[in-house]
Amino acid sequence: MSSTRETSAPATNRAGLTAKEYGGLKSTLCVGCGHDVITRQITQAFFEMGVAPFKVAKLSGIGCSSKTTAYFADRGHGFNAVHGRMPAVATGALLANQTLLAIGVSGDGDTASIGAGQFVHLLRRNIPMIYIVENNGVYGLTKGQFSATADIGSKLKTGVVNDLPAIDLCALAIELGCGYVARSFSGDMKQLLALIKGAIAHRGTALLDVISPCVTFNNHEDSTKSYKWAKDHEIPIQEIGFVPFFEEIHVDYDPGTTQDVELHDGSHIRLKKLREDYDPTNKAMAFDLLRESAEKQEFLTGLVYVEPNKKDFLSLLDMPAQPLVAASLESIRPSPEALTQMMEELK
Ligand SMILES: Cc1ncc(C[n+]2csc(CCOP(=O)(O)OP(=O)(O)O)c2C)c(N)n1
Ligand code: SF4
Ligand SMILES: [Mg+2]
Repeated sequence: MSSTRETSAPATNRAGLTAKEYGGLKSTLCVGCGHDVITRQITQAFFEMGVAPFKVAKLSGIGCSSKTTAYFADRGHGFNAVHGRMPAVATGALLANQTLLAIGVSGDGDTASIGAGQFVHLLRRNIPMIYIVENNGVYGLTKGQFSATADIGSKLKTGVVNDLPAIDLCALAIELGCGYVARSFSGDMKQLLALIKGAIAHRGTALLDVISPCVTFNNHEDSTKSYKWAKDHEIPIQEIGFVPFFEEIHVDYDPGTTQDVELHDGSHIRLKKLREDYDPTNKAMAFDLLRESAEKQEFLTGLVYVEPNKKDFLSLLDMPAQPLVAASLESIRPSPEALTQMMEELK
């Protein structure tokens, strides 16, 4: 017997794909973990931007957060590097094939503790990739020790107090020349989605420091990385709108209250100012804002700094249009005669 009920086909994007086709494995993280909320926004952003999933390079290190790359775009290429070593792998992957859209998902431990040495060079080189730090202030995977982003005075469930100052990943990124720096909260889904879409449109490193509570080890009353603390203290600096390059929407806006920034691919990020006179294209203002917010223990979120036309590492190197991975061996390997001549010259 045939059913009379009609089922409508799921919506498709400009690549002809459904949102489901941007999914990945089922998450094995704790129920309620902030990281899974971020996964949903990454998946949605890739769908809405019509990214080709098989062109995505998903990179991570080690940690609960670093498992995230398995949970979206399963037709993409994935690589879990050694703890803290994702930047070197990402740099190599992009040098071999600059046509990939690279996204790194890491943790505060993976990035700011063991991986700090690699992270600073990724920023300094302006490697063209989205870099999301799922920041919970602890090493979730190894049972909740403080990481280098834990706020001074924050307490573990056991009562241990953190006496060390936190590394501010946004301030570090701006200092090292990063051209797209944002802070967000996994509970602020609308803002996070717009920021990830902006990061896809940017060319260069796009750093998103996203507070992502660990419900198992760092979600208690004395934690400054809990859902409650973040919800109670979040102060967005802008309301963020995003107009992708493939949607020609002419919306009137008031330049006095709204700032429009054109990104590398022609998309626009529209920032309705909630903090009077804040200009995220002004580096000095960005530093002042972060310093002030740290002093006042405010949790400011939004696009902290943007410099859309900065040259990325691959453009600086003047890489050939054809990716190295597609070049013939003959074109990249010196002939035996050339090698012999080189050896002769070294004698
Ligand atoms: C070389 C090395 N040192 C230490 C570890 C143990 N270890 C695994 S994950 C991790 C920290 C993960 O913390 P974070 O990056 O913040 O991720 P989270 O689990 O909090 O999402 C540590 C110390 C390891 N796997 N490898
Ligand atoms: S231990 Fe914490 S960070 Fe890890 S999955 Fe559970 S809630 Fe998430
Ligand atoms: Mg962590």
